[in-house]
Amino acid sequence: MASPVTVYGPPMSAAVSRVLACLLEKEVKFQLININMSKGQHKSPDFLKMQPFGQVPAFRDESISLFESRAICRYVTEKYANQGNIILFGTNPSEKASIDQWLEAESQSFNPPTSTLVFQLAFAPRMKIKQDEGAIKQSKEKLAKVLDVYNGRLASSRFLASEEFSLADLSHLPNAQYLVNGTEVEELFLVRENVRRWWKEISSRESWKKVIDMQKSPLPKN
Ligand SMILES: N[C@@H](CCC(=O)N[C@@H](CS)C(=O)NCC(=O)O)C(=O)O
Repeated sequence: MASPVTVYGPPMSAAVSRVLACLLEKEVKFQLININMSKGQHKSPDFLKMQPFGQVPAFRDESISLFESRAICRYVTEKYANQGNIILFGTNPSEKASIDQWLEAESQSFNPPTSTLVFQLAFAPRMKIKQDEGAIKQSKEKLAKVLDVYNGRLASSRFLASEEFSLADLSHLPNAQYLVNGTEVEELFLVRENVRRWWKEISSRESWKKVIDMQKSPLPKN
């Protein structure tokens, strides 16, 4: 029997939760090793051997060690192609190309403003860090333009890449979750009819609900 893969990092991290959602969709057994970021464990020499930029997540499967959440997800869908959600990363070159295109849109267009907004609106207040109003305004403007494009695309397609839920949709869940639940940016998603319908559908996936449960569970002390 295959031994479980290992994910290193707290489930509250957006990048870690992306990998967890992918593993759950693919029904890949995993163990989660918490990395206590407030103690700086992600900058320790041992952790840097797996993730040289000192960020979470790091990932191990048999002899391979990987970092970068989207690369880990692509690996998981290819290595475990025949289990769980077998169409998560498509089944032929055209499906994969369309998924990759929207996965890149997430990483290059959606992630920059949303990761700034997640930090400024969700984390800075908890960490008692002064919010940067200029960065918030600029990121909201950038995000509105990205969501206009998404709203147009989703007018003619149920999901971003096709009529099927894919890794491209999944990759948006972590940042959108922080913003739609409890920040003023929720409005940007909900006023756009097709984005609102898409968000409702992708955030209702069983895999994502399990990730949210993991985020609420107390972490092992280390
Ligand atoms: N592009 C990376 C981003 C990883 C990332 O930014 N991780 C954050 C937590 S969500 C982190 O480790 N921040 C701590 C730091 O940068 O020192 C990925 O997708 O894996």
